[in-house]
Amino acid sequence: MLYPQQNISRNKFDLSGIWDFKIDPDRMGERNGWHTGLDGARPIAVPGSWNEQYEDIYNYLGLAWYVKSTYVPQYWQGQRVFLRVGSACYFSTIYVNGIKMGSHEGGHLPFVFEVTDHLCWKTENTIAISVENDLMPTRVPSGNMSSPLMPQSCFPRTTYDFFPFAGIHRPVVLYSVPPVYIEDITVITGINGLDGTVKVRVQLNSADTIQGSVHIKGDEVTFTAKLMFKDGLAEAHLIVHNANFWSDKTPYLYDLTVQTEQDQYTLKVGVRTVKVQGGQIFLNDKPIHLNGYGRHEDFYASGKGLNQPLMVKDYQLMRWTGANSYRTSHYPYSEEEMQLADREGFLIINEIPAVSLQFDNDENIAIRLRTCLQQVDELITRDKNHASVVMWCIANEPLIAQPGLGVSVSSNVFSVAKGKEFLGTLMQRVRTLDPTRLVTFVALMGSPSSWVEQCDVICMNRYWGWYILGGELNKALISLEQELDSAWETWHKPIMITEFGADTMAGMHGHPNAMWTEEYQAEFVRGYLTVAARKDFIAGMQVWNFADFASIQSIMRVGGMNMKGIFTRGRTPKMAAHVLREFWIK
Ligand code: GCB
Repeated sequence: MLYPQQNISRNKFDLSGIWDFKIDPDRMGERNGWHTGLDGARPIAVPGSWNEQYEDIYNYLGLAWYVKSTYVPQYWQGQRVFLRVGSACYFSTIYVNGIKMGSHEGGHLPFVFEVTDHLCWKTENTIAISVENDLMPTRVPSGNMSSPLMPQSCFPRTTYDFFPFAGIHRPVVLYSVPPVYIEDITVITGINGLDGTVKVRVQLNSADTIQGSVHIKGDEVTFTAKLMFKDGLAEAHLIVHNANFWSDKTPYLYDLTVQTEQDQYTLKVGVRTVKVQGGQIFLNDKPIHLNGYGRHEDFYASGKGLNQPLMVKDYQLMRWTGANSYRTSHYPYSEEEMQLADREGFLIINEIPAVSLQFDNDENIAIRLRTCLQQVDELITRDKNHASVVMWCIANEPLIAQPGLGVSVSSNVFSVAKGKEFLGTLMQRVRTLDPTRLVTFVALMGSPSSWVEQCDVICMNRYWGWYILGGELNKALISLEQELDSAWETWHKPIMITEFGADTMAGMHGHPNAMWTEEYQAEFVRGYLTVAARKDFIAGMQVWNFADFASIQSIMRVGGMNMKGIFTRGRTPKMAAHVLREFWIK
């Protein structure tokens, strides 16, 4: 799952651009040979959601086909060639020259198929990818089922508050590697006084007994160690003397290169540690506050498609407000985002797409758990070497069946017990795969203690002054403060408010302020940050949301938009942005 790279032993060819595209509402494509070419196709940009590229398919979520033809350079012959999709939402199947390579479920993580034996070297190759994003109760996240959080009549029928954009969202890349190649690298860093410790584990695709080396290069120094492969595995321990440690203020990155007889791979590595103690999070043994945002991958025309100019601009705007962190709400973001976060010094809470999980019946729960475990595995494999990632988040607002809302006490007891087991299983998996980082889930108000107590950091989303006590900010802030104090008394763990915010129509004003005005949002943000500043156990505050974003249509979402952005969807600051600057620019 290493990110494809071009170097002296590897080749990479990015197939981003305009592809042929056709929707297939009757699912006749494969029978009619669409995997070998499309009649009557229209052009579409990859990466990009299809929804905002054509108005008539804005709400279309069924099956659709993408086709592109390409030569593969003859000098790649003798190497192994793979086709890699950065992400496609939600279920995709890949065909090369009419032959099915395989399928992948899950909308936000990369997948790869080897295509070496199916390539033509003298003619063009036809690559076809079918993608569908049907909303289903058994998928993660789920759709087409009711949710206590969403209005019954919301459209499309998600269980979550963002638009279910569909399509190929990240680059499609052909890449080649030598016959004996580096399959995986795991880097674990530590601190010993002024020195950094770097443990490197390298896995080859073959069990050959070969030798290799690993080099860590900083500005003026290089540290080297030997690798002796046995059964395809080798480990090295390096000491980086007088290390430059990675942090949000000094995001220093070393080049770590693994070299084998045939192959080479370079990673950017930040030397740093993260832990919790008492009510605080520590980065490199110093307490750190995570100030920032919950965000979405979302923009005009590109939808959830990778949009690199936007990415750069968003990092600049986050920094302008003094933010040093964000959560990848509510799904893994692109690999390019993670690389930029390493480089720019952002602290990331990295989340799988388990938003609004429900614990309804054994059959559905088992299917969703399988999918979530797969997503945990794929995400950690993909992002384990990023210095920016400090915490894994295995769910956002899992729901209990609440007695009184037409739900029996027994189904409430059932969902609490099942939720505990489900979340516990995911956290256990994370801790096994990566004992070096923190793990959490983001809790809705009223989440059972048996769920929350399993987290390293208590993360809560709170809307006192919006969904509860709307318009009554003074009362809301009193409730907030009481709740925070009692949460600290209960858990004695660091607490983060991972969401707090108010919908705001940019340009709407009021005096005295009222809900939806810019003044109300500004006072709301000021109130929350003032309360938080009084509490030593608050380890971070992340505003919901960085920018207005596309959601479903409902009586709660004007124009189908969630307007809680500190910036508009077009990235104009609202008044509250200046309040954040007051608090965060020190
Ligand atoms: C939440 C959800 C988020 C919503 C937000 C809201 O608690 O986690 O997905 O968008 O509330 O604005 O209602």
